[in-house]
Amino acid sequence: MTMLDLCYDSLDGLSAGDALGARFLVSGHDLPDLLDGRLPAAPWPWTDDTEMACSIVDELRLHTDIDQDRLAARFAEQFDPYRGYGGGTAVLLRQIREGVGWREAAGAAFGGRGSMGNGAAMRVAPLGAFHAGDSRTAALEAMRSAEVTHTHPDAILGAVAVAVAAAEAGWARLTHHRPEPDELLDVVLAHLIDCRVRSGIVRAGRLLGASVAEAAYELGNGALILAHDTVPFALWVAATRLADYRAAIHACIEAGGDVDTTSAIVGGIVGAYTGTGPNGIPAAWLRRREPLPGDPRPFPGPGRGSVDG
Ligand code: 8NA
Ligand code: MG
Ligand code: MG
Ligand code: MG
Repeated sequence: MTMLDLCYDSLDGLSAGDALGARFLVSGHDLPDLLDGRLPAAPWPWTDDTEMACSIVDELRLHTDIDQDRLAARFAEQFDPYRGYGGGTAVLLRQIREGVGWREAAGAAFGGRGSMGNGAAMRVAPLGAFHAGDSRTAALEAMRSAEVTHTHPDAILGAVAVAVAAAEAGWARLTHHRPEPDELLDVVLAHLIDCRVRSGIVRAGRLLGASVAEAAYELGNGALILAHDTVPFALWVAATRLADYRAAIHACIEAGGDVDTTSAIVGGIVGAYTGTGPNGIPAAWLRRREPLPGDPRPFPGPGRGSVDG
């Protein structure tokens, strides 16, 4: 198992979560259908969350690190306006395509305050998994990857939080030692300065025995599509359901709100831990998820997707 394998397991978890989560936003499907074993009809197209995550993973595969100029160029080149991008990010990627520098464009967004959307966090889990066991590098690289589009501290630190959680999840996989939910959140908090995302994660740590509905009510379910409204709940789900990919995504669907994005974040972290093994990313979900562009792996390959459907 290489770091790139962990990274791709995280990307599978992220993209399957994104694609399934998006089905719940557009179809009449509901959680009871899923619990009864009825999946939405294939194919499940992925959205902006996966498109941007694929750009990050391509950079890691080709260069191993984040160069902001290169990443900005790749985001802009891969931008498909029909994938459901946030309004600010869509404008920004068009500007970059037209030759505006990413630093200038991202800094000028939202009256100069910068985007505090959840878009930097939604795409970053595979980067964290790539740096499994090195949460400091995961945090620094996550900051770099975020700044290309999001300059508000909540958005940047939301990405740091997700990347550190994924780095821990990957490390737990490699060492066969699963952290307790509070341990995972504490490692994440150690990398964050004070901000709304941080205080949300502190509150998440006090809700570890709560129901999904209660946690979503207290922390937010992403309905505002802002980092501080999305990341604390996503980390609560990932920390409490790290060993069960399907249960983790079910929790995101039950909570409602920005379901494609909470499922992408959670799926990216939990997928780094479970992979496609037992209680991992189901094979039936990966078969329905729209194929990933430029995926260098044989698909559907042996061992891809847990056998329990
Ligand atoms: P973004 O940078 O446009 O931020 C998302 C939204 O947050 C903005 O459009 C604003 O409404 C608001 N916002 C961000 N920063 C500020 C600010 N400083 N002041 C006031 N309002 C602000 O895009 P992003 O890449 O962060 O967004 C990611 C989300 O958009 C994900 O949920 C993703 O799935 C996508 N999304 C798409 C749809 C859709 O169907 N088109 C719906 C929801 C979300
Ligand atoms: Mg999306
Ligand atoms: Mg322990
Ligand atoms: Mg979304």
